[in-house]
Amino acid sequence: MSEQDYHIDTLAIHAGQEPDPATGAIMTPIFQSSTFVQEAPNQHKGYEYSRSGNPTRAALEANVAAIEGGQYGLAFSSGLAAIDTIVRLLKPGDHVIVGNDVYGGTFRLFDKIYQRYGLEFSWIDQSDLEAVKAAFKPNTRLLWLETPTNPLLALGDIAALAESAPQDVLVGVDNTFASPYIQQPLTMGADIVMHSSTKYLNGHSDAVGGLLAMKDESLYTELKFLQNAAGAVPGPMDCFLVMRGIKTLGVRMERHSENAMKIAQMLEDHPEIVKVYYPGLESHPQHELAKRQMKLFGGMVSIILKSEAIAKTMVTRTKLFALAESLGGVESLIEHPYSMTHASTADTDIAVDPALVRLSVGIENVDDLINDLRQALHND
Ligand code: P1T
Repeated sequence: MSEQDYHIDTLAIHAGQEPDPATGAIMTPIFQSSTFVQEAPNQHKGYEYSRSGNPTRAALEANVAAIEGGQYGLAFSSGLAAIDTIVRLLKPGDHVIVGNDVYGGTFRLFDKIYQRYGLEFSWIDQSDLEAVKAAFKPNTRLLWLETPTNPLLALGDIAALAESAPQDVLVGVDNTFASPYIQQPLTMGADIVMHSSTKYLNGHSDAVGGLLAMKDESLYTELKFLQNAAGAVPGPMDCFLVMRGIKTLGVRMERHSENAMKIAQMLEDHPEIVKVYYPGLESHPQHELAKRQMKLFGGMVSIILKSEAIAKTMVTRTKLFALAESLGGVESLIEHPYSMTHASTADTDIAVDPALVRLSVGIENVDDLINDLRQALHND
């Protein structure tokens, strides 16, 4: 049986990882070494210097390629470093189409940094296929999608959007919110998949990292050159932690999704809640697409409360849901995007609603989580 035939839960545990030939250690060793001894100049065992390559990182890179249904993987020191490396493929004068609901840090990178270097960005509602089609220009080189989006959980139809892109436009998908257990954009026509591995892939909130996966060898060669030349690489310990986290991705995503669905249903019926965003709810405008494109609906739920003040009070009242940025760990988190993760979008066309609260539903007992949210919403 070749690796190609294994299911994602099996690949998550085994791909890229062989018992250590020297010791038999079943876990990939943490090669905490910056450099590698050479027998003669350029005569070595495949590794020279840990910015260009490290065996622990190589195992993670092979693993992410396999679980995303790609051929090649690359690891970075953060999710933003991974996106930054993709943007370095472009040159001044190039045009990028980006969804109009994205992580605030992605917006900041594009709007506050790369615009200064002569790149042009159009912020388009990616759930509107015709609007995206109309936004392509002769100089468009990248279509950047996030699906589901952060924080409003809107979907882009990956296959239809990838199909609509002209030949010379790279289609990149930030798959952080779904994870490859739920959807594999490379199998739907995307050219590059990106992760903030800080989130579901790591799953335990103990490392910051980014990952890319792709099928095309020349694209990989260009990105690998940039990875080494710009140098935003992760350390071996962090690679080990992400790899260990990925092993349980499937069971965690099942539980995150099950818990999030029950919480979304409870919130939808709650008198203090104005609106619930969750792709698993029938009220989600793209529920049919979600059923088609996603294996599960994921662990992220966003809600609109009656005012900014009520939203800010709620996030300080929960006891199990910790008030913190980030998401995708086993523990539940709650946050106020307007003043926290998406503060960089304030006063722009893509600013988020001040009454919005975002939940990263963990894998604790769901009744405990529901009781925690109920007491935080209690109107006394
Ligand atoms: O934080 P970092 O590993 O650099 O990843 C950035 C990033 C990229 N894409 C998406 C969809 C993300 O959610 C993030 C990081 N997001 C948070 C920290 C957050 O709380 O939303």
